[in-house]
Amino acid sequence: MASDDKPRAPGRRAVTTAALGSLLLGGCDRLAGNPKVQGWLGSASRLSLLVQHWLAGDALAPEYTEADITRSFKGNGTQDPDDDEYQALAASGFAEWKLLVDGLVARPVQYSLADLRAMPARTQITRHDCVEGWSCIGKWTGVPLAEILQRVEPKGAARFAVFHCADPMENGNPATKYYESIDLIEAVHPQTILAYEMNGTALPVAHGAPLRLRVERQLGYKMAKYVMRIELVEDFRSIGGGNGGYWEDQGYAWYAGI
Ligand SMILES: Nc1nc2c(c(=O)[nH]1)N[C@H]1C(S)=C(S)[C@@H](COP(=O)(O)O)O[C@H]1N2
Ligand SMILES: [Mo]
Repeated sequence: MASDDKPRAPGRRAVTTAALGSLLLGGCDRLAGNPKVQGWLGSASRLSLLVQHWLAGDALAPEYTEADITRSFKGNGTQDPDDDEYQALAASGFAEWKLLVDGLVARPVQYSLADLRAMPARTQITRHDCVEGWSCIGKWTGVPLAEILQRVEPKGAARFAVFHCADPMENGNPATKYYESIDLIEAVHPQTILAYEMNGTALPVAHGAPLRLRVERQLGYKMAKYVMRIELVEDFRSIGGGNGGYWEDQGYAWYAGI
């Protein structure tokens, strides 16, 4: 594919492969020695798929400086979930909140905010582009989704991560809660993080407290706020309206690349 319509760039390929290797397997002997993880993340076919995917376009979304940060980042969509369970969690500062990670994984887990904060973190200053036509630059700190996937050990059939959110989109009706999904290629991209901080302080409720997804190469609606559960699935046809997200079910594109 990319090799046919793009000039060969062996140097870049070598660097990218090395970067991938260190992202996926480096710095974690426990992982490298884990046959299940090797089977999933370390398999030659998955690795080459990732390399080809990232070579097909710019691997990283642009990152900005502190001076570029938008003073008043716009809030959009839900800014205070109409959900009793969420409001109770928020009232106690999310001390009782836990993220559930389950579905097609060998080790389903629940993580508190403290658990997530204890994991390796990434900070990035990026531009958020909403499909409505506005953009804001913000600084996000959180745990790379790849870190969590390594811990839960996705099964071979897993292809997508589905993010289940706390906020109903229609009159407090729990059947209309926001959800989103990305494929596992996007999920292990280094800039795909679960952010618990925005601009250096705890993520505000308006922007998705206590945890929101950042998928920096796609449009804003992919970046699920108020994430309560991450479910790994083979396909998302049986979830919600079957199109992979709340807005996708209203007709938006599932792949929202910028
Ligand atoms: N749970 C949830 N996530 C969501 C939304 C929402 O309404 N609910 N809106 C999406 C849209 S369209 C955008 S542009 C961004 C807005 O994020 P912000 O409030 O931090 O600007 O969140 C996205 N994620
Ligand atoms: Mo948006």
